[in-house]
Amino acid sequence: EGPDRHGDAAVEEAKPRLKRPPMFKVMMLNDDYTPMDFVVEVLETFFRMDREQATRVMLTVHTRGKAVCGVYPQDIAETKAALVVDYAREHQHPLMCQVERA
Ligand code: NFA
Repeated sequence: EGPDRHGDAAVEEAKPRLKRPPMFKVMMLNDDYTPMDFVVEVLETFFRMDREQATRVMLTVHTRGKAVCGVYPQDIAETKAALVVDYAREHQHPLMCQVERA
């Protein structure tokens, strides 16, 4: 406690505020052209899924149109989505990801 504190006689301390960051989903979208095995490789590489998980998520995207690949703080979600799309473009595939508030 020093002389230049805010407030009155009462002792005030800042509360420890350890707010968890807002979370964002990386969604993968279906298309008609990207090969299934390429999508599985992407899910394994960028989202650290094993072959079984990656295959399940790929088939969910294929049949339902989109699925969640992972949930992260916003900067990580945006970076992962961009890395996946860049990697797909390098291989001439139209695979798309988008980021949504979780
Ligand atoms: N629909 C694609 C195909 O039939 C596979 C795919 C799955 C593409 C998931 C994008 C995402 N080759």
